[in-house]
Amino acid sequence: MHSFTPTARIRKSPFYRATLAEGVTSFTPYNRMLMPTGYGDPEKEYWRLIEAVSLWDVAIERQVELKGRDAADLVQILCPRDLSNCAIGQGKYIALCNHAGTIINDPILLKLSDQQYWLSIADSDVLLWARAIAAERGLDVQISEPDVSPLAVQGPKSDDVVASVFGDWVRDLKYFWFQPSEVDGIPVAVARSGWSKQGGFEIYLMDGTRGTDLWNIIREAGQPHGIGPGNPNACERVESGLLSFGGDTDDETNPFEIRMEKYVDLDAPDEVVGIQALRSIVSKGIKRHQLGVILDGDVPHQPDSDWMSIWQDGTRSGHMTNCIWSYRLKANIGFALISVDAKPGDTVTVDMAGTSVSGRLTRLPFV
Ligand code: THG
Repeated sequence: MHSFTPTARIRKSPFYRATLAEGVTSFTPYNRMLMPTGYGDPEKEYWRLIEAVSLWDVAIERQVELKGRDAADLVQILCPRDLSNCAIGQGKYIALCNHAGTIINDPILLKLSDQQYWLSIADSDVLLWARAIAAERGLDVQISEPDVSPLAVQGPKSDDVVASVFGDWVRDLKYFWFQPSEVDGIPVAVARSGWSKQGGFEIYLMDGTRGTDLWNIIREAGQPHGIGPGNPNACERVESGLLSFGGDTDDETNPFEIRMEKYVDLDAPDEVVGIQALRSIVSKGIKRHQLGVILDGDVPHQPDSDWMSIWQDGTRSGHMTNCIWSYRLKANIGFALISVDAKPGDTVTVDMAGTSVSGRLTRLPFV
């Protein structure tokens, strides 16, 4: 099984006990919490997500709450996407950038009211960043991490499962929109979102003492639809072209290199952090872009967490930032962060654990 040294610095999810009862076999640290990364049968967990419905503890997607008179100003200062048309109850995918235009997180933004927002963050310290920017700009806003923990229900049967718990109104939720609700006295917000392209919801638990109760309610409702435990799925997300911040990005990556240009408005106000740098990056032209790689051969490679060098005509043109065995494509595939001179259709060789493997570049997504 697993073991770790208990410490207050590694926080546990409200769903931790439920995942232990499900037989979780591995965790990874994320936002100084434990994120489940498997239940012992990766292929079965993959097909459950593609064909039925899968339940994920994603409490590690912490919320950074911005609340108060200047909350709307702060959220726009933190992010180069124009938020003027964001409605209450709407979510949006955004890029947070530093002053150099480097991406430092890719949250989902949720607008709860004109004076209350959540940034549902990937793995980096946004709380510290937001407090520092707010203080430097003299803004009147309280910034905290509330007791809110998302539970993801993903897969083609998730509409039926979530509707049977919360009501048929959830079927009409638009992508990234959310609505407060409750079940058995458990306060939640139900959102149509999640880190897969198989459809689904995220149930934001707003009472950390009720994690096991919420898990069991969804679990029971999903029984007729083949529900089972899972986690953000490495294979499906690569096939679907979803970005993993910190995995597919480094300390020099800007949004234009990783297909996030549609989330940057260059005419955003000058006070937005990083906007001058982003304008300058565009006017000079980017050097790298993100493509897919399909490797030759039909034997799964051992996953490698390090970036792998990509070679073309004897020079290193970029890196493979992930590599997984695709159950649907029956090939090893991954993302390339590579010179803009490299084009879909080009052949490449990739350094993998001391051997050189041939392949070709493609557009994303794969599926
Ligand atoms: N759920 C919640 N918070 C999160 C994540 C999540 N915070 C961190 C991380 N995941 C954010 N990353 C992503 C990346 C991509 C998408 C969602 C979250 C995504 N992208 C679609 C795409 O790229 O095709 C759609 C984007 C769009 O239409 O705007 O869904 O999973 N709560």
